[in-house]
Amino acid sequence: MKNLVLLLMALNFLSCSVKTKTEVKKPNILLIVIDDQGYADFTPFKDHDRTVLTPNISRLGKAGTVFTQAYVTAPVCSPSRAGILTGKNQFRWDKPASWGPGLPDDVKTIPEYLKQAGYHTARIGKNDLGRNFHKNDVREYPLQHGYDEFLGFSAHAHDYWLNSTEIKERTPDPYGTSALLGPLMHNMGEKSYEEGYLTDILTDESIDYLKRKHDKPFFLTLSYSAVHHLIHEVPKKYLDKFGAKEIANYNPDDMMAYGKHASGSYSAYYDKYSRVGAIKADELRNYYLANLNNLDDNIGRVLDALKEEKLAENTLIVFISDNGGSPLTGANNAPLAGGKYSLWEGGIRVPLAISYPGKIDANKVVTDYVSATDIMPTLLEAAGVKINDPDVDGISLLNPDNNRLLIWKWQKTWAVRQGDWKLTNTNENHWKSEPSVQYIAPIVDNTELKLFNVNQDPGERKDLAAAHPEKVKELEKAYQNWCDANIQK
Ligand SMILES: [Ca+2]
Repeated sequence: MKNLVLLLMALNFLSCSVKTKTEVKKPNILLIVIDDQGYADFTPFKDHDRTVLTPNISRLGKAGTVFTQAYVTAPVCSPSRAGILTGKNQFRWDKPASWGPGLPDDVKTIPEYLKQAGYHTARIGKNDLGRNFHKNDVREYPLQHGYDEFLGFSAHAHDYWLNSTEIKERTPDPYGTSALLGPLMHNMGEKSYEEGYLTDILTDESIDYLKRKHDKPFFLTLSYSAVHHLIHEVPKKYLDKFGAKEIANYNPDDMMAYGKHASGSYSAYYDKYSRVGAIKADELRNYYLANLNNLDDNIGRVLDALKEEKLAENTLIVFISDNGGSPLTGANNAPLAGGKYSLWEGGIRVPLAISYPGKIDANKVVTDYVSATDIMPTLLEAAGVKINDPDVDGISLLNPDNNRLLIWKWQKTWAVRQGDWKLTNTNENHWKSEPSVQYIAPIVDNTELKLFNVNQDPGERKDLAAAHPEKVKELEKAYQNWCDANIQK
């Protein structure tokens, strides 16, 4: 009798644990991070720039919820991507709020959480934490922070066309700038592509990944470098569509092509085309539109592959740009002022969409303000993973809080938002050349404290600091208190 009771208890326990397993069906997760897209260039927004052609990004937006006031944690690639990856303001550990926050051992990442929860994890594309580029035995390398697989590059950018070992060997400075050329890093080795266009390659590799039959749910971070410099490097078919002239690729044998001191260096080529001049301010946008249209076709191919593989219904997709449109690529951030490199809204307010069929509302627009740090809690909640870390800055995207405190620290500048109000000392501090014609200059260029009602005045045209000194004081104190409590000494 006693044995029977024990047997029944054991069976009951077994059925409970089986039930628990099937109750929460973990979704597959696809996190698409793109680079430097303009706020107005996100077609799911009602008032988007009509010159943009991105039907697939529109399709992605329609399938889910889009956010009109989504903020990243920094106005440039590496620190912003660190914020997305960890759900934290990266200046918690990177006190100078620099270009290169890196990734400390004790800061846990999305793939680390998901891997522990039984996911297969892969990263394809740009891996950019601003430090320890081109190395695979460092914490910043995807295989060292939770990804099972990686194919891509670890730097700010990669040449779109030159992805082979052969070109790397012929280039005097393949790693001479913040961008690089040559083979892609692949797990603990390299993979050389004799031909092909980077955005297409990253998509092909992602589709291959999706087609592999997985016995676990997957987490794929597809991290494109489009539409970052070098914006002019686009397949001819797309250039023709937007009336942009083809520009010769970098050629290491052309010793004098990129300036008299250049000696055929890739740095000189990169520098020449990552400022306004070689391409005129009013012609840049055609290249940008072509580059973005190619990216969109590629995103369409990924969405189609999910459908064909019958994965679409159980895949949660997040789409985000890592910072605002660059003043130097022809991106349009309207109605926001400023852009990449500054804490004006144009630098930190970005396109964001999330979809999950049947679970997250389709065709919905959320106007509450949210943060890129919210991506981690949202994904982990969907995967049934609990976070026990009080330092995580994010909350669920599905439950925004319109009175939360958001903090930015970027080099010597900072900003704080609470409710409708934003206080900042930001200024235009990072110029390589004149901006493209799409750029909307901020109202002032100084380091004084400026106060805006960004809900009513997203373009930050009316400084209300003099009219509301008590609000200035309150927000300045809130910023100081947050820093005192949270930034590592
Ligand atoms: Ca970027």
